[in-house]
Amino acid sequence: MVHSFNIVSPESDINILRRRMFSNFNAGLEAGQTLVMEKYVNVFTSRDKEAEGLDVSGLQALSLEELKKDEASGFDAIAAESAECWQQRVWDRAPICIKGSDIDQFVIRFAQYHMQLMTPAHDRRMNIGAKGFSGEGYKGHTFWDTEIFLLPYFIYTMPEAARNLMEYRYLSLPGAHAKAAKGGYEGAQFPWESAWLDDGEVTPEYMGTDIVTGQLIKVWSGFIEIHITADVAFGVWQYYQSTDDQEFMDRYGYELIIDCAKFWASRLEEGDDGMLHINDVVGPDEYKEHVNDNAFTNYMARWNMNKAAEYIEQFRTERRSLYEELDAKLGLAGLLPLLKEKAGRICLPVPNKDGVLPQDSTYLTLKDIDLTKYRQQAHVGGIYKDFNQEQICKIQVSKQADVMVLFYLLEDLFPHEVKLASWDYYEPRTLHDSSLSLSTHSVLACDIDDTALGYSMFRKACDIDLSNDDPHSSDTGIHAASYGGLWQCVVYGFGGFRMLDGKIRISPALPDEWESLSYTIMWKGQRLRVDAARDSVAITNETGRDAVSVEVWGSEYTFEDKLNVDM
Ligand code: IFM
Repeated sequence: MVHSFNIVSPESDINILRRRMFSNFNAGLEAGQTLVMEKYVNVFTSRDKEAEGLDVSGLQALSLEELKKDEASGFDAIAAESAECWQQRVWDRAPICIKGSDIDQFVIRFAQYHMQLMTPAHDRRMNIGAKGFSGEGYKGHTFWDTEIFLLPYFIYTMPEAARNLMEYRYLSLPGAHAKAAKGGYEGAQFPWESAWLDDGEVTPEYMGTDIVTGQLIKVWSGFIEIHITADVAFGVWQYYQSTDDQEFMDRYGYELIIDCAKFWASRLEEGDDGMLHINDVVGPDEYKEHVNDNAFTNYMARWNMNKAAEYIEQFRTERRSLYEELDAKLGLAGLLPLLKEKAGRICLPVPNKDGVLPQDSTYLTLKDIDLTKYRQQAHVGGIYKDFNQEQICKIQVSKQADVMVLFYLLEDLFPHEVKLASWDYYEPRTLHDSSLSLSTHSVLACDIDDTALGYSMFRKACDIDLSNDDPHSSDTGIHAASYGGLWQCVVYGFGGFRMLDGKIRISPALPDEWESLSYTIMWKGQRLRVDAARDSVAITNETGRDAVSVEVWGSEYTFEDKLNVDM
């Protein structure tokens, strides 16, 4: 770090306190005189690619050399270079224009800004931390937040960054194998929280104090929140469907999907009812621990096993050398019949007589209490002031979206009425105590044709880090996944974009507050620009290489350069 001044360098002294280091400057100024201080800082670590092989003194020399260059360039030149870089890399590459609401335009840019900053697109040995680069909460660890909330933004705007995020998972396979083996399972079981490649599971075992027992609270997610394994496989598949990146699939993707499926096949438990169960898990709703047959987990696990089986069958007949290579690593010959048999017998919760999809085998039987107080709370997690985790597990209360996430990831499996009935049942019981919840609800509200409700949920999601109501909400860092969630509200929700089984749909539904919305989508190497108005949409193929097929408001179209559709 170096400071430069427009006056003769003031006297200074350096102070070092616990985890803090700072300088004090003393300068005497004449009345009306302006003091300008420029501060140049850089950080190098031995893990940086440009610092490979350097020892501490080498790092210091590199840092000093860069600081001298920066100081010589000066603030204005560096700021201009940075602005130019943002323009090219982000604002021109992934433009989003919301007309009618300056605040929503600002919010989506704020989200894009953080997503860009927090993503180590240059280095596949790293992934996105749950607090981005803004704070020390969650110690920089990576969760399912990447695949389900953030990855879509990168797949559809900067696919090369998305690929790096997926390669990180491939490089962390040894930790996933170790985790599976530790539990007595096969294949790859991804850690709930991941950090450096060979760290394996890094979820803390205990956190906070139980208000009833006074004991430390055990964090069960690191042991039994296992849906992340299917989420990783889903992310890989989504990337492939949207990019056609065959080279990635051949080198990493197929192996990831099949290795994850292998875990599920070994994790299923034989029940007395002839079905296979996934017992003792935490689903996305972390207010329910040790549940059996969490719908999200089971449906996603079956999706993963079926996808792996489909690929293995295809390779067996059409791609012999790939088949043999993967067979040597993963034992495909024995795995294929196992996957098919087990996927066919997995227990999948079905909607009850009211059309509500049970979140797990017991949720709908738990005690109902009046949640008004907690739904109106100013800070998240208020319920912990009155109940401990064990008690919360016995109440029909959800921390965050659970079956709602399933409804839009595997949307064609569930009829409209089931989504509607489940929304009416679960949303009033959901406290949105996780920042991943509101955006999912916003997208789902659009899916059940209630754009106004979707917009009100979106506005609340915008407030997670930007509202003045809770000045401490970001004390340990911003909520990274919620920014991917905001992008999904805009593009998936109001923008009506969705990719299902390799096909795209663009059926916008703008909220009353907006006049128009424009965004771009990278689709199989071509950039599509979507200009949506209230009752019409124009889709332009800006790359103009291949014809594009798309569903708009229920009709199928194929076009080359531009498609205009009126509602
Ligand atoms: O991954 C999330 C989880 O779903 C809820 N608690 C916070 C985690 C990190 O964002």
